Amino acid sequence: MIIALAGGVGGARLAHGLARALPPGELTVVVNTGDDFTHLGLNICPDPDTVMYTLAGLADPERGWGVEGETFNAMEALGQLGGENWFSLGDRDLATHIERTRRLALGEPLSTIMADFCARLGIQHGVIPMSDDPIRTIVHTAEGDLPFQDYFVRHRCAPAIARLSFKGTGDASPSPALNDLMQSDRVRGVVICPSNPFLSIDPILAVPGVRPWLQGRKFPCIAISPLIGGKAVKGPAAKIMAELQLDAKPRAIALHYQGLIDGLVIDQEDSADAFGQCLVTSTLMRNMADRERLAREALSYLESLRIV
Ligand code: FO1
Repeated sequence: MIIALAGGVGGARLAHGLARALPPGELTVVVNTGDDFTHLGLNICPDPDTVMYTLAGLADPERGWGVEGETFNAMEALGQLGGENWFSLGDRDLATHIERTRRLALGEPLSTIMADFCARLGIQHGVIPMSDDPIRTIVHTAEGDLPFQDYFVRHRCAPAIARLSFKGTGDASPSPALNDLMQSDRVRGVVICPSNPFLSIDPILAVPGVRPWLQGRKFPCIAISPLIGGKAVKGPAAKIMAELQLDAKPRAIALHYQGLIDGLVIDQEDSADAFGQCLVTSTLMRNMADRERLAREALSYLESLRIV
């Protein structure tokens, strides 16, 4: 079993490549739920949905989130009525939130709802939330503490980040499937996807037990840098690194994951900054072929670092 840790669009795209490169049953994608929130009375799970739509081949190729060919009639109508429409929920996407909210309200855990949605959309690999318990990313900025989607969408990542915290981790457990994997000897390796390390991967690492499990690993673990030439392909990774007084370079990513990874995949544009244990390749994923090629290269690299 290969485990991918993912969140956001870059993470979902590599997870898609891994899903194409590995046979069904040999990949589990553990997804960040720190971005989840309740909005318009609905339970919204942006990263799990982005991974689900991407693996199902339904994701919008430009935005990366939501459904391709989506319409936003409900949002338009909501706006006319003076309702909150700063967070765009597409008409088809709304079905996901409505059905998930109904089932959560009946007491069903997020894990089983996600497993069922994924199966219905024809996904043959495991896609599991990091936890079934609510964990919420809080962005601490000079302008105050912001819930994640307020920072990300409402304020377009403009406020400078001082630090991040993950509310709820004290009372949270890993999701049952993640717990089983952490106890099992079936794990052949872990791939940390080119997701934002601070916003998308750190919440997963903050789930009780996950960081110690990786620190004590008997399998190799690699990360793919989300940076290309000192910039993020999408999203605020480089901006956040500057705010945290970090150099937007591969070494800072490797330091961030110190003790957790055995190697880092970096883009050829950053080859001058390569160091120690690095695989240099093209990490830009423009199309399906790129996703699959990068996934296969990452898997070979992971295999080459096997420590048991
Ligand atoms: N991102 C935006 O920038 N604007 C939106 O209106 C927006 C709506 C949205 C709806 C459903 C969904 O699953 C994702 C959505 N996203 C939107 C993306 C989301 O904010 C981010 O992808 C993640 O939370 C960061 O990884």
